[in-house]
Amino acid sequence: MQQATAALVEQLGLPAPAAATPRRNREGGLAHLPKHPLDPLCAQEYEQVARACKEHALALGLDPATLRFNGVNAQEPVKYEVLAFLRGEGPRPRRTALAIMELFAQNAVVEAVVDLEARPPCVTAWKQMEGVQAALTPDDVLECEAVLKRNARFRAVMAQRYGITDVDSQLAVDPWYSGFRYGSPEGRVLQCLLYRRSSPDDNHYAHPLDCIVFYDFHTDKIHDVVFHGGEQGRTIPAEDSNFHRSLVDRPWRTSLKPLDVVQPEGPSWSVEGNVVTWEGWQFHLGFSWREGMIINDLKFCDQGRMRPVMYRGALAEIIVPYGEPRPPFELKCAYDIVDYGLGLCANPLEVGCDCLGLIKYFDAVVSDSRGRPHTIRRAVCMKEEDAGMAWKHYEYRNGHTEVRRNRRLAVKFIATIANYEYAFQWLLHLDGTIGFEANLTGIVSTHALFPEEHAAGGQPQWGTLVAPGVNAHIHQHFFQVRMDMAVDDPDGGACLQVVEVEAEPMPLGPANPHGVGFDITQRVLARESEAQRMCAPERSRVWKVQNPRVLNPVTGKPVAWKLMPGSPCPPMLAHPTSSHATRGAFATKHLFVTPYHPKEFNPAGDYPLHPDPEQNRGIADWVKADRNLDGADCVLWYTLGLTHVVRCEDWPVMPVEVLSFHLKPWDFFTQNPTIDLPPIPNKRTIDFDLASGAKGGASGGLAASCCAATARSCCGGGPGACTCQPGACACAKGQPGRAPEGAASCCAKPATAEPALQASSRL
Ligand SMILES: [Cu+2]
Repeated sequence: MQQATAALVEQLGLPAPAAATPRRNREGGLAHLPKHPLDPLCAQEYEQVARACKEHALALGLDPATLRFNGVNAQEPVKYEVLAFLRGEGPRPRRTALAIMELFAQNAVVEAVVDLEARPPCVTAWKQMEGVQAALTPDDVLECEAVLKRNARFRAVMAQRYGITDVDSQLAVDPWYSGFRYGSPEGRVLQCLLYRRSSPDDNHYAHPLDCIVFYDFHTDKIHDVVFHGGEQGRTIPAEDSNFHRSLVDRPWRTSLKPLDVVQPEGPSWSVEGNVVTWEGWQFHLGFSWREGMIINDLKFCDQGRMRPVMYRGALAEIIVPYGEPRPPFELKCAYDIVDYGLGLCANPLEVGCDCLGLIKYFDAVVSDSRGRPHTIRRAVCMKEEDAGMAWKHYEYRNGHTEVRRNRRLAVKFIATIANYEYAFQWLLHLDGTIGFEANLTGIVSTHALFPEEHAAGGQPQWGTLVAPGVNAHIHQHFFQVRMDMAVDDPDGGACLQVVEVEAEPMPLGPANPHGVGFDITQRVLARESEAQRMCAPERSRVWKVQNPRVLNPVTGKPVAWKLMPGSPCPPMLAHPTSSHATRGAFATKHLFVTPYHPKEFNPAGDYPLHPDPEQNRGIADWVKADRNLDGADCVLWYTLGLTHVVRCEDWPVMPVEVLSFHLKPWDFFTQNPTIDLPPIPNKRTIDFDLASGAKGGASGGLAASCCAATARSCCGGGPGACTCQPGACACAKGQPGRAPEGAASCCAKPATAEPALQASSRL
């Protein structure tokens, strides 16, 4: 196995594993290093990285105070080295970090590698690049708004055109990257979208200004100010549209009863460090400033044998191109991962709100722009959820039923990207299904109308009128997920095939004389040029990742996992020659397949804000090599998406829109892996009608409401307040009643019993 690993490393032109730390994976030997080689950096390591980078900058004659840390991560070791170490067959990969920094005084970007095992930790590589721009960070966004509001020219424009004199309280600034309009030599130019705010908690997107300011906050230079609304644009849409609890102008509804998720015996998962085990599944939870949550080394224990499924799965890139073609909106296109760093924008989750039930939370530690560690409390949540019926058969001849409930482990994080919220979750099911969901919510991006739209009665041409004078532009969302499949290979899927499977009707003929026949076609996607595919639901198209080295004993065919598109995914509608489609080429196909390469993680390139022709520009460039995929270490890049034509119901805050796809085992197991689920009915499920006496009870009426629907007040009323016995009941007011049949268990409970009507996820 070690020989195979060495050969693959050599094939990829990587440094030999011997360069790694020559220490074995044994207990007690590496106390200062994390338990798992893929663990994210801890707070102490972030401090070490910042210190090493600042010392190195000083040694180079640079002012350390001018360094801005845009993204700091543990440098991910080569897959084969990680797996060899985890098997106990190789040395621990050396612990290093990659810091991407902005030298804003030089308008340059630096990539620094810090050796965290050196004493003291030190920079071992320092690469300065001109002509690219690093990601924005949340600190950049806040600083840009603050600095722009101090700019005298900007304040004068706001006062003269709009009458806004108190920019601090009356104005909100959303900085977006400005795309191709300004080249990197001109600096870090952001397009600042502007909104008036009626009060501190006001939804300012209801009051868009007809103005975009192109601005470099490092130099405090305004490159351009563009007004698009004509004379009418001076009048800002005035109608408030709010969702903040202090500003909603409708009374709260009072009809909803509590719905609790309880697990009285605790969860079924176990967690050790960042390794999670649950009902056969096992994975390592990672986190990066760029991607957010990462699922590493996902395996399934099949009757005692741990079988690899996916080495690494994470959201890789998002692009949101807008459809308004008129300037200045031809630049409106958000790269929601690289624009701000999806991990950096992760929310601290609210207990009792973002996830319900018994939750395991994971904190995330990231670096702020000064290199200081910042902990995002409860950045990732994990919980068990009922997942509906697992399987069932009702034997109609004798009325016997066999039915089991499915369950899933949901691992989720939520990020706020300016106006939008995205929740992403991996869903591991008992039956082997892996789900991925993107949930879209937040506030749609709005703009003031153009003069011709005012003239046309206030109707926007490329969007939806969500309030008088407020246009929510038509746009698309594309989410690309990178999945490095393993499929029963302890070497991480070193020899796989991706097969496109379709169903097609048979032609009429001797083999199909009645015209009812249809068949399945399978085609190996043998090279990268063949593996750039679109969904085709009319052909039931799916993609199967199979391991030809492991055959299913029942079928005699390779074990496999199939990728099943879920939500209908549109093609990108921007013209192929447009900047949206060229910079976002990764989203112009629903599926790419590439062979594993340890430096290929960013499908839009490492620096898509201002890509340099010499830099890594992403998957569109990688696949030009047309590498072999037949028997290769295949990586799937799947894009799910949505064309968002805004509805009134999306305003003022958007109901969650769900996009999803699934990975399912295909001849991976020898039978349904949930056949061992025990036939135990859920004890807290209640037949409401039976319990309330609407059917089957002896008397109903007074007794029913006493013993079931208001069981707490009846049974929990204290000694002597009421008496409830199966079959006979007297309520607190002394009115006798007779408990119906279904109320017996309620009435037999002790006085401190839980409410009878309670939902439960427990099987
Ligand atoms: Cu949208």
